[in-house]
Amino acid sequence: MTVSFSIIKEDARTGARAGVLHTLRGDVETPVFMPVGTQATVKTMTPQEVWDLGGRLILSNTYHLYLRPGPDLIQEAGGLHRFMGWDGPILTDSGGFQVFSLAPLRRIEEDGVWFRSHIDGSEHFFSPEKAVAVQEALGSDIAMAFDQCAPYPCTYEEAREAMERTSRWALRCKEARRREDQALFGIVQGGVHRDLREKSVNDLVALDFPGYGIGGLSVGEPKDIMYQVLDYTVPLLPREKPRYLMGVGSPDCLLEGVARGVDMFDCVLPTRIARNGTVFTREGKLVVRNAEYARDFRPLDPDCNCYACRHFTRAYIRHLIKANEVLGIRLTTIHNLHFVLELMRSIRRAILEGNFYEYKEAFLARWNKN
Ligand code: PRF
Ligand code: ZN
Repeated sequence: MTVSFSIIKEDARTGARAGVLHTLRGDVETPVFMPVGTQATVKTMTPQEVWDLGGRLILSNTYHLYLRPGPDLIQEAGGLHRFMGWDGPILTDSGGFQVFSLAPLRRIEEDGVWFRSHIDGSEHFFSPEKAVAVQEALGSDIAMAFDQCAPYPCTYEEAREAMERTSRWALRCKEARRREDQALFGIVQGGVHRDLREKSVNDLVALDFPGYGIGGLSVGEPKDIMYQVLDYTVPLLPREKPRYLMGVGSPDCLLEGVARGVDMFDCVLPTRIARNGTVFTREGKLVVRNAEYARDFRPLDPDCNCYACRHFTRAYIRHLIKANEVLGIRLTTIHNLHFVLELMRSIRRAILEGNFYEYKEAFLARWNKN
């Protein structure tokens, strides 16, 4: 097996686990947050900076890299790792979500999806086989099955059809695999319906994937609904396999996800909000772009020891962002990535020390204070 998973400790009071994901490009301690490098770059960061912040596994997107610069070019470069200069493990999302959220004018057929490029309007077809072939050309360490993510809200029938198609496509992805050095994870769908989630888990577990994505959440439903879906879905998944909650990355959701047994997360949130001048602090989000910080000579988060917080003030970073200086968004990105990666390290330490529940409650009490 190219990717395997060891559980080091299970929490007594919650579903949390501390583990290690073993890949051919190194071990990754879990629970893990994967910084997102959609276009083969974690925006504004060098790979060395991502590594120094503690990033160990990054996510990239099949949909974007397929459209530009194209899988042939990346293959010619020696694969995605060489192309972007990141030696650590990479997980690629299949495009199953991006096609449905970004591409205009989609047409879904049993065989696959027709869509137009959001870049130049050109027409393309993605199928389970194509999604696997493109991910194999990219050479990621973990590929994701090609799924259909139903929107929220949607009818029960829509959620059922998307889930059942996702199961059929998962089998086709598995049969299309050629590369021995790439792991393929299945993706659970089923919207917010318990019976559909159960059916989805049963279908996918029968295909015996080395890991499972939980898709179709954080698509606009209230957070407590997402937590409920996790409450009944995660325990159905095999204990010894890694579980990946796709597209989730706000600090409170990371804690609630870990508490329900999730091992892996990815999200554009920390890096995206950084670029519009918003940062995480222990007391919640802070819009450092706002006028109230013009003369605030404290660090972004007084409790943070990232490079940005050790050297610069809110007033200075606000000035940089207002003046459109790239250093501003680099500093907020460094801070936000440090914040979530440090949060994951603290979570893991708390699980190992047996006080995860207390850690979570204390973090959330402070996070929700304002
Ligand atoms: N499927 C895939 N990628 C995803 C999702 C999904 O459902 C989500 C949903 N939050 C984020 N990324 N393939
Ligand atoms: Zn900081």
